[in-house]
Amino acid sequence: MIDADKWADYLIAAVADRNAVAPIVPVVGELPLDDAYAIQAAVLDRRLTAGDALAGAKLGLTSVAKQQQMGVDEPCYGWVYASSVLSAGDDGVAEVKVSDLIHPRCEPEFVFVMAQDCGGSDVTGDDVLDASASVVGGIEVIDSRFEKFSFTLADVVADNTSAARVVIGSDGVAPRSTDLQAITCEFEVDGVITGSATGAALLGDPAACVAMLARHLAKYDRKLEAGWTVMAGAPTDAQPLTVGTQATARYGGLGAVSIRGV
Ligand code: OOG
Ligand code: MG
Repeated sequence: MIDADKWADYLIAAVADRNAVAPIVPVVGELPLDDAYAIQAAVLDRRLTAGDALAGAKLGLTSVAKQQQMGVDEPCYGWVYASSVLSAGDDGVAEVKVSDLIHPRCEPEFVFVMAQDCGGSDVTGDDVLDASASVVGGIEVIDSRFEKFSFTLADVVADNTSAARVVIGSDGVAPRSTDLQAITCEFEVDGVITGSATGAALLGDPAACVAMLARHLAKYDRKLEAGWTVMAGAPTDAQPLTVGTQATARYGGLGAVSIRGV
């Protein structure tokens, strides 16, 4: 069994020092996914002990665009910390302090806000829609703790799927009021459209992705909880976020969300 506490300290130090570290797999030789999730859980424990709270959960690598960008062809699951949730300023743009991060990237996200708990090993996309209050557009800032933003599936799992910051929009819709597979998403960074996709980019159906996450949590006797913010994954690839970068994700029917690197 892996020394999960030791590797949790290793990753937490990388965040604190704003310094990328070597991936874990080449050091330990082999990291079964169960061990990788144990490291992720040890990081969560430490964060909660230090006073953070859980605001939700997330999926990563649910689109072909992201899987190709990162060279990893399977989805992964992680946690959304309360401390990572940013709000928009008076001008409607959320500021992301780049110097707090290592080598951040930003990406659009389809986000589910849960109205009710949703759990079990047989959760379906329909169950997710029933349990959701709304679907909103968002932007996630990811920041791999690993050098060169390069990792295997097990590494990125241990590293809480590179989660760093998230901003969600204010114009959500009731989950059944629209066809989530058809919702369009356009990502614009410094005036350039870097990607466009629809909800179907997320393994065919964003709600089915969230159901996979709920089934994953059931293995650990956990569930999606009422009030949680749940990211289904980025439908386009991620873009570098530096000081001065302005990124906007525009969603058909869900409005727009903007961030600025400061
Ligand atoms: C892993 C995180 C992926 C997404 O939406 O696909 C993710 C990474 O790309 O570093 O959050
Ligand atoms: Mg993401």
